[in-house]
Amino acid sequence: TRTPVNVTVTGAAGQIGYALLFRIASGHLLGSDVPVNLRLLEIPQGLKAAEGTAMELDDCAFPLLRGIEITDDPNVAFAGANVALLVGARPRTAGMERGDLLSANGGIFKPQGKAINDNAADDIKVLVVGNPANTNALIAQAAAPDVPAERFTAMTRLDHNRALSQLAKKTGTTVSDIKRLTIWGNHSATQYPDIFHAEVSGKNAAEVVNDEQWLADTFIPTVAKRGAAIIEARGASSAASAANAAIDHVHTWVNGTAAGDWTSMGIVSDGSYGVPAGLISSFPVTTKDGAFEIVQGLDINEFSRARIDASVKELEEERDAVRALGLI
Ligand code: NAX
Repeated sequence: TRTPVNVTVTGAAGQIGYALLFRIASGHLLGSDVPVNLRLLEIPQGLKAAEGTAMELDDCAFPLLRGIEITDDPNVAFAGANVALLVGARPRTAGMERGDLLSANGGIFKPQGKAINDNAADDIKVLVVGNPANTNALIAQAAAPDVPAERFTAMTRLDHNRALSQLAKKTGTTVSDIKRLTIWGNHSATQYPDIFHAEVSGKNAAEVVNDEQWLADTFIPTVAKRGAAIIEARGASSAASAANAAIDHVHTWVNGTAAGDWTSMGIVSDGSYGVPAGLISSFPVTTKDGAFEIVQGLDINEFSRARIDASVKELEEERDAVRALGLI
């Protein structure tokens, strides 16, 4: 029998947490043969609700769930953690400036990064979901100098999945007919979903679509503004789809991408495709044996270049702002 994997989830009492924990405990995160210990980190006001969720987890009698620990202390939550899903964050409230948002989140992600640095297992893999995800990941990564930088990732898989679904609808295919789609840049309205290298049933997606106006005026804004459209329709932000994307992100990271395909992950740039080294930006990546590589050698046309550059510029501005605040 395998040793249980320690999975830490922050913001466990929130709506994404509620959609996420049951799927982790039932084996969707790591595999149907991998037992897990859950560590739930909440702020003091969230502890009681987290306990309620833990009661429900118990009541599912999941064979793979070996233990649940609930705490408001990051050092306890990340002790021996193999996988950390950083979901809890400070949302933007009315009238809040970007600087206020970044500094409030710095107050969360800097100490969590340090607690990961000091307590997590050597093979720790971190996924930041809480927004602004890329820059929160950068803050946590900078606070964890003893952890390899590539272990800190930010979630753009929900954007990737949204793009798959929109492209399948447009081309009258199913998501499993589509490969090699890419989300570039920031998980924000500037993100760039790129279909120029994607394939639909083996044919180039941009050629199949053959409609640059649809791309520019419908596809890209629909994907980039999907979060707002969900809030408008549901009266609450994406939760089950966000949890699903977090599961997909970690599952792919651990278990590998399919031959001939890739995925999108926010990762520390090595300077590829003109993205300044050190920024946490979304790239096309392949994964194997728990490691990932940026897909190299893609030809970036003018249409794509302008959009990638705009999103990367936003990431640089966020980085400069958190640097000025002393958060990195
Ligand atoms: P909720 O407000 O429902 O839950 C957040 C939870 O985090 C709360 O229970 C809160 O008590 C807890 N929390 C706050 N500070 C904490 C801290 N320092 N340590 C531990 N827990 C803490 O939000 P929810 O809808 O679950 O969304 C969570 C985050 O995901 C938000 O930042 C949201 O913007 C972000 N999202 C990111 C997405 C992505 O694609 N990267 C998509 C979905 C989602 O919008």
